[in-house]
Amino acid sequence: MTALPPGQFELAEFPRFGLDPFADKFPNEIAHIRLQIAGDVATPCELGDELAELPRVEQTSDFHCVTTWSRRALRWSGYRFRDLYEQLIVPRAQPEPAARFVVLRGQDGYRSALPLEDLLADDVLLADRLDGAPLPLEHGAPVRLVAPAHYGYKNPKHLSAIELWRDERNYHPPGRRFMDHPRARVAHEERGRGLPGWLLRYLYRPFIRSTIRRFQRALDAHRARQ
Ligand SMILES: Nc1nc2c(c(=O)[nH]1)N[C@H]1C(S)=C(S)[C@@H](COP(=O)(O)O)O[C@H]1N2
Ligand SMILES: [Mo]
Repeated sequence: MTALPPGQFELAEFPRFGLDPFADKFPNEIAHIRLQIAGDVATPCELGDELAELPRVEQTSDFHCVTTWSRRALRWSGYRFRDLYEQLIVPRAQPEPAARFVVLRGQDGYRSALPLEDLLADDVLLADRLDGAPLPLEHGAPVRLVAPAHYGYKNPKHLSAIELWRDERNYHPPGRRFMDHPRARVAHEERGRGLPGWLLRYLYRPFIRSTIRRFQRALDAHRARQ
């Protein structure tokens, strides 16, 4: 087994996790994938069933949250972002060639952004299955981004929109600015901006347990309402 990246430790469970304001936000639609393709594109459009035309990819990868917890060997199944981009987004939406700043939005209002180059990597998936079963609500149903080289916060769940922009003008990170590194590569410990990664380890770690409890309580309450 490969070593964990700098500053990470392995958690015994795979929790529902995120930024506090999203604990009690849930998607409306978990049965069908609907992705709005927008931004600096000639033809904004919606993609859904078309994804099934793409080759299905199985991938085992580790998952690293910026707060320092990790899960190893998660078995994802889905579609490569690169295949989606080349086979569906480019021909249908016709993005401007300079539109290489990508904003990804979730049904719960969550969002993150990455350079297109990072999303075109081999191991970036839109996953709709996890460990042999449909992706559960807590991990991002109906579809989430899986970008294992980037911290969890660049892996939006309940994906609902992909926007290609020429610049960052239309993007406002969901948390504080220092928490949003433009690339957030795990191997380089790019946890945030302006502050060194090793320092953020100590700022984030004390909040892991309370965040897990908060997200679990909200999930239990949501299930009780269904
Ligand atoms: N839609 C959405 N995606 C999200 C989040 C969120 O709150 N909402 N949290 C992010 C963070 S910070 C992490 S660590 C991972 C957690 O994924 P998990 O809940 O499957 O463990 O989701 C990321 N993607
Ligand atoms: Mo995270």
